Amino acid sequence: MAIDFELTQEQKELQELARRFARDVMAPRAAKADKLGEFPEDVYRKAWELGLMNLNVPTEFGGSGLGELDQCIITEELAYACGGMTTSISANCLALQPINLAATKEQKERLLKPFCASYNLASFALTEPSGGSDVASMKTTLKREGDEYVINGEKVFITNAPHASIYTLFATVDAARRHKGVTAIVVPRNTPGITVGKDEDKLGHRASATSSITFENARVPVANRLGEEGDGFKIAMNTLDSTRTPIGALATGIARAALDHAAKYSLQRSSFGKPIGEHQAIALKLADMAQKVTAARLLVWYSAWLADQGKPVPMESSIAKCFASDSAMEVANEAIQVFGGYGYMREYPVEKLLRDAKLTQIYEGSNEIQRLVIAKELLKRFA
Ligand code: COS
Repeated sequence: MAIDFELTQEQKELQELARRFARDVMAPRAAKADKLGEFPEDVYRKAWELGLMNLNVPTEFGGSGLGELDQCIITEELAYACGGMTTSISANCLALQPINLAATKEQKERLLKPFCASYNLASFALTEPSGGSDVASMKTTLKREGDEYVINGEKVFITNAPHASIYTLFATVDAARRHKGVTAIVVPRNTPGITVGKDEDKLGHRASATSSITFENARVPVANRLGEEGDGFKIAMNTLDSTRTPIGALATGIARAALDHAAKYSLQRSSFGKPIGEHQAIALKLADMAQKVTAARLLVWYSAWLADQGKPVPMESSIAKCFASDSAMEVANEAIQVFGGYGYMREYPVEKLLRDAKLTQIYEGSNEIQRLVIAKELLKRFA
């Protein structure tokens, strides 16, 4: 089939829906939520009502049943208005993907259906205080006692943790087995023995909530385990393979916002007798920024297009995430430069974009990890 960049009618409608929601509901709240570190739950509730939340859950279990490319189109539009709100809206896709991938039909009926039937948040609980990159070395334990697991340990930097009703937890049944001990289980938030830490005061994504979760002898039914004991590492990796591409889309949305702000400002602001956009020093910056935004989107769409055909995309999703997030940092940084001193002021919109872009280089696997994954996949072809 020939390559075709034309979106389907349905994709254009999804894009328009997300764009209108971003412009009318998210954007007017973004600066204040960022300044105060507010969690605008009414915005998230509205996103759920419009079907912009559980995008990757099949419709038979109450989700929007969308493919990877559809998710990326929506995510870029949302992030154009606010990266932090988009993180909180998208976190359900990350937390529910292990269930999509590894749950039995009975588990999906029991765990996904009631969850998706009303506004609910879920969190993906993987990272621990001693590290987020070396997943196989996790210390949180799952000890089987009859038909229950007893959980002890701590997870950190967990998006939406204070507001979520379920956690998709990764813990180990035997730390000595490294990645072969990692096991995934769905934990209801109201389980006794769970304590959620303070809402972290972050550099960016301040409209999103981030906390630690401590488990002290928390008991969860074995029936909530996803797959078998020891399947958790691969479930986590497969999940991240499919959610890193949308993070690339999120970063592209931030970068596109930075480019648009800079381009508009360059026509309004004059120096040396003409708009600064007509000076080559600024025009060349804008041209470089436009290249990065366009290339980021194409890498994201390519990875999503492959994934929608059922192809494994560990390398392509890492390329998309890594390139788009590095580009978002560079483009936001240049946008501040175009604005000059005004760009450094909170009153103007571009410094927030730099702060929001930064996290996209860190979460869902740091860009150093993405480069290791890319190199490993590349070298496999020549081994
Ligand atoms: N898909 C399927 N299987 C995968 C996989 C993938 N993407 N990546 C690794 N595996 C498999 C390997 O094939 C290997 O399988 P076997 O047991 O059959 O040999 C196993 O998993 C272990 O792989 P590996 O030896 O590569 O594991 P490492 O401990 O070296 O870790 C990285 C690999 C660093 C890539 C992994 O730990 C990682 O992605 N870390 C970042 C995690 C992250 O994104 N954290 C952010 C938290 S979410 S905000």
